[in-house]
Amino acid sequence: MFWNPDAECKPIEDLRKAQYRSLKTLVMRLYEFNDFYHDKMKAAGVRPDDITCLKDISKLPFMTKSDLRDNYPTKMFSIPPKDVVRYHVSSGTTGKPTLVGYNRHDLDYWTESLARAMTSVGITSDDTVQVSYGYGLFTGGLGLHYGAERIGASVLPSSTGNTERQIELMMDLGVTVIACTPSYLIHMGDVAARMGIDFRRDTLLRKALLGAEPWTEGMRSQIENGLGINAYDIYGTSELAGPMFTECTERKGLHIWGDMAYIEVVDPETHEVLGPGQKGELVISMLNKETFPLVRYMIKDVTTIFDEECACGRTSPRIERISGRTDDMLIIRGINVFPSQVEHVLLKCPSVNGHYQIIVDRVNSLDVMTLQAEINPEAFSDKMEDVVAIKNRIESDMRKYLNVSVKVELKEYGSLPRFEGKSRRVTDRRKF
Ligand code: DLL
Repeated sequence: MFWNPDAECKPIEDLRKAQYRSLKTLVMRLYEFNDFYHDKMKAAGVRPDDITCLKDISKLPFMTKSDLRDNYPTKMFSIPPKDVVRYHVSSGTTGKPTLVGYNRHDLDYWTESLARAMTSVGITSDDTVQVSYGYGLFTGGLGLHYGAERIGASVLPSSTGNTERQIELMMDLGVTVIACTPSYLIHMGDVAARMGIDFRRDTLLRKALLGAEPWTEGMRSQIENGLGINAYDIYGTSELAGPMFTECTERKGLHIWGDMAYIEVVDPETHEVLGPGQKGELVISMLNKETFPLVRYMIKDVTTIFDEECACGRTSPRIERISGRTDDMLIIRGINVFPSQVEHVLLKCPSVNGHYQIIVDRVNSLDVMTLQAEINPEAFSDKMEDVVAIKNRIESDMRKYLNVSVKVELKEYGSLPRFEGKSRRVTDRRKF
């Protein structure tokens, strides 16, 4: 199913031509009218005339989060303040927040991207969509809300928190789709079980749009098998607009709408542009945003571009699901480890669930990584040796797949933190 077949299935050559036209117009506009971009291009010795084909994008300088912070709040905006109709703010973990502005045109495109995303996973006007992402400064709630309304679905704007009430409303209103973080949906499943509610028996839920944090195929299986639904990945960042891109029902990577964004993947250290299939840091240029344009923005998310076309018929480029952020990568005794790799290995073990915490310490100058994981109630046995066997198996899997030693502590079911929004699973107590 397509929301906008002309845009989504445009022949690849036509799409590239359209991307070039949009890029050229954007660069000319920014050089003329935006001080930040003008100075940045000038410093890099590049003028709009130098952009003569799509590949010439590589002549343009990269942008980073610090550019956004240094120009806080609105110095990078490209329209008069009176034309801004919405702001969102990303809190971030360090430094100043990032402020994103939208005019009507920007909101319209963002909503269109979500209408396409929802349609591509089979959500229709017959669905009732519960939006359990936070509403407010975070982009998740309002973004999904407008997308669901655009396709004509009924929307339950429940935001985060008050989980028991959310579950009751889900049953009362016959909710068929939920949009939230994967960690919140796992938490919801736990709370429902405590209330004696079985998602399969007592609700009409059939799909989930999960994102805003990294999650793995292992987590997807746990959620799908536990709740009896299909779970799809949704991706975006506040700087781009918010959530925008999803998998289609083929589930072979995230479709990045080509008329809206041009993507590259670069080596995080050398910034060399990498080819399809090579893993690196995602760089996005937003081709038709008016208020807060982005050219070659280094997002820090790690992924790779797929080369072959998707069987669904969409021609937009696809990326592999995000495995983490370059700034989330842990270096344990010289070995690079992404938290999502730990999750991937952990969830191979059927006796644990999706609740875990990673703690890194430095003991006698050596890095020590501890993984706390909850053991499922049914895996608890009176025999201590069974629990020890589970722990040994996870430790040996971690050594085998990640090449690092991980100390595993198995915890009682329900004892580790739950999250309503984005999860916080890593505590790095090393002092650098
Ligand atoms: O998290 C926007 C969003 C809302 C996406 C709802 C999906 C659903 P920020 O708060 O700016 O925006 O955080 C963006 O979150 O750079 C990634 O590191 C991470 N992230 C978002 N979606 C995914 C995903 C929203 N599906 C940052 N998989 C991004 C992995 C994700 N990481």
